[in-house]
Amino acid sequence: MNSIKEVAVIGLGYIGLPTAAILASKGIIVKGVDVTPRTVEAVNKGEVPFVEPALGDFVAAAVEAGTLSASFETPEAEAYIVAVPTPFNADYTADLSYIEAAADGIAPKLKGGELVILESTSPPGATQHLAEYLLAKRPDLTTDSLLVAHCPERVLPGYVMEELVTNDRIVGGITVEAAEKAKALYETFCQAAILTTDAKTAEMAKLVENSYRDVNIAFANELSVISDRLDIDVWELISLANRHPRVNILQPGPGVGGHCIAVDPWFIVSAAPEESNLIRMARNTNDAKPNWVIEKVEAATKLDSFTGKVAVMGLAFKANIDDMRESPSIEIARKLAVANPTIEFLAVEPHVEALPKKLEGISNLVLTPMDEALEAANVVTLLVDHDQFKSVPATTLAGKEVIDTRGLWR
Ligand code: SAJ
Repeated sequence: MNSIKEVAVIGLGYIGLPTAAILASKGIIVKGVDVTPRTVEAVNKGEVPFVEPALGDFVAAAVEAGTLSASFETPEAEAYIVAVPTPFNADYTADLSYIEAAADGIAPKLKGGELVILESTSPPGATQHLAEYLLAKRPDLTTDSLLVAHCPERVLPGYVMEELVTNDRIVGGITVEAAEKAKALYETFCQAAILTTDAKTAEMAKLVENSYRDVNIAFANELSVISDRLDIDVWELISLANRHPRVNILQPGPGVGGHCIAVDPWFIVSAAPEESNLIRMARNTNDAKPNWVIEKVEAATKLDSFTGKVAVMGLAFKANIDDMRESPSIEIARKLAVANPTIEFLAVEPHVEALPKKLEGISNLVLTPMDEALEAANVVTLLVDHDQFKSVPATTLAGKEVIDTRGLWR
């Protein structure tokens, strides 16, 4: 039974804010903390600074009810949930600086007895590191008076509010007591099974889930390149092979994006480099796919001394979201535009009103409404299977060179 009535959530991003809002919807007083003024301001107005279905209603209702607020300062609380980014460094080791910065904010507020939950995806040993880091700052506390656990998030962007409730969860404690207390807190909103283990196994479980998917997407991406060489329709090939009762091949695309699947496998590779051959190979296979797409577009634009325009359909890392982190489409659009300055690239992304920072200042790359881009372009490159793109009639594409990396228009 949960006894915690006040929670601070550090990091109000794609995971922290939904977690804060759902806890607040259960009557827990939630104080969100973020370093970005736009985020803090939006949340205090009951608004969400990014696209995630249903989240807006939760945030608006919780702010209205007075159970959710945001600030820059870490407050005192009975429990802290850390949901900050864990990017990787140039050598593929995890960058734990955001976790340490969160800990720097938490440490002075501790009185003893609090629960600190790390939700950020982390390499094996990071939760132990967080516990030691906090205890080094607060030598007056012990592992009995500071409960630290890892509770990795597993929700799918676009379905977060649903999956927070319905997905099973793994909770790994530095101590059994920490795991049990964290489990009770998550039981306030999670209706599925909450499975307890040690912190390192929980960390690995999360990394393994995303690596499993990465390896399987790499298989699909490799099949698409092989099929292209052999002049076979990979989409037909996969759908036929998937009629076997024990085969379920995923879908090829322009590469793997997002902050998770394109990142997490590296944490395993860097923890056990000699043993992680398949996982490393899958990462490299998926990372090579954007360049393959670029070559296809360049081959199309060199036909008959191309003087036209190229539409680049979709910049998000996957369908129906505005999240562009690690998006292969951004890499493809940027490299194409920079390498081909005489061609105009018309980027279409219905979920944003301005180009992301990584694409700013490239004069031959312009954010363009879909209809305008499709009308003007001679070459159309489909990178994201957004719903808006599904309805493009075949007549609109007739006579154009189409490079469809998602099999949407086949
Ligand atoms: N992709 C393909 N082909 C496919 C499936 C996906 O090319 O058949 C691409 C997508 O276009 C995208 C990338 O892979 O660029 C990742 O998309 P995704 O939908 O597979 O996953 P994410 O990154 O949105 O969310 C994943 C989920 N993990 C798993 O499915 C194992 C989610 O449950 C995790 O919570 C999330 O990572 C995370 O935060 O770790």
